[in-house]
Amino acid sequence: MMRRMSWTVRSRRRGSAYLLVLAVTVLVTATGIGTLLVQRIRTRTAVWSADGQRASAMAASAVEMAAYQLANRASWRTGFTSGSWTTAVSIGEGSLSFKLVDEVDGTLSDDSTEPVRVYGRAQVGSAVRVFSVVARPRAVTSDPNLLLNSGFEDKVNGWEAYGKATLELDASKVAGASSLRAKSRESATTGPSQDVTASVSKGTMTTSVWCYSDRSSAETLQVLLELETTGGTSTITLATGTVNRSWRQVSGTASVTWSGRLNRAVLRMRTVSDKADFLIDEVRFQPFGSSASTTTVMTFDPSTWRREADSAELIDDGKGAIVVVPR
Ligand SMILES: [Ca+2]
Repeated sequence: MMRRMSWTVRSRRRGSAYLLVLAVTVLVTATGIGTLLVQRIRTRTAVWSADGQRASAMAASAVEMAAYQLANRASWRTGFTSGSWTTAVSIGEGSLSFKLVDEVDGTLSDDSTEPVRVYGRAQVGSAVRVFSVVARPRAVTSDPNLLLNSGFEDKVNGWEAYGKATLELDASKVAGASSLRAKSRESATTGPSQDVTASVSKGTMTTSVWCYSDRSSAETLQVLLELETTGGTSTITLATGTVNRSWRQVSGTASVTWSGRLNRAVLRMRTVSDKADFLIDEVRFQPFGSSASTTTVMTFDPSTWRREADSAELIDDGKGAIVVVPR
């Protein structure tokens, strides 16, 4: 009857070959087993080593399977239970599964701001590999506003004068630290503008702007979209409203369309009565019905990648020779 032996090597060294050579050496020196058995162990070692490499690659794939779930399944925090392996999926000559572990409190579903450790496990033949990495939540805000620097918190970047006028920041504001003042205007048609050629598209658009007019009596503010296409030029009125010496919001909804190929699109603001200074802040130009939203995405932290200690180098194949399980 074949002699059975087993032991545990407490090591997290990388590479099964070293462990196996060590195991064989220990076998030979400590127990004096014959050449025939040593040769058989070496043969089996080669097979196990190849299986181990395949298992490593598949375990990494198992982590990617989990990553796909985190990215595409909105309900993953309630769909999985912390610490529970998924049912193993057979692929080729091996099988793989993953699990998610909330290392903070063991409950995935109670807090969307908590990180999660993702484990990927694969087995090929007798070789098992487990890798893990921490995924951290990150808030990503998507804003449908087509305008850049819409609150004038980044100097006057993105804006330029339409016609003869001077644009400068002003301490009066609706939000943030500043607004934009249009001054030294040559006529009522001049004012601030922004090129939206790259971002505009056809459809119903909502436009709004907060405005303060320096004019002693009421003024009318217009927000216009100037289009230059291969079919000619056109102007669409996006919003119109009465403004005065207090901050007031002007808003409107308009259908934006054109024929031919669009060469240039410029959103601009002008007044109707005269060339008195006016201030603007919090300008929005966005598809009708859209609103800013914040979503959470999970991002892997590469520095937390590790090979788990429960990766079995070798386990008893049932034929009774050797068990090496590094821990
Ligand atoms: Ca502002």
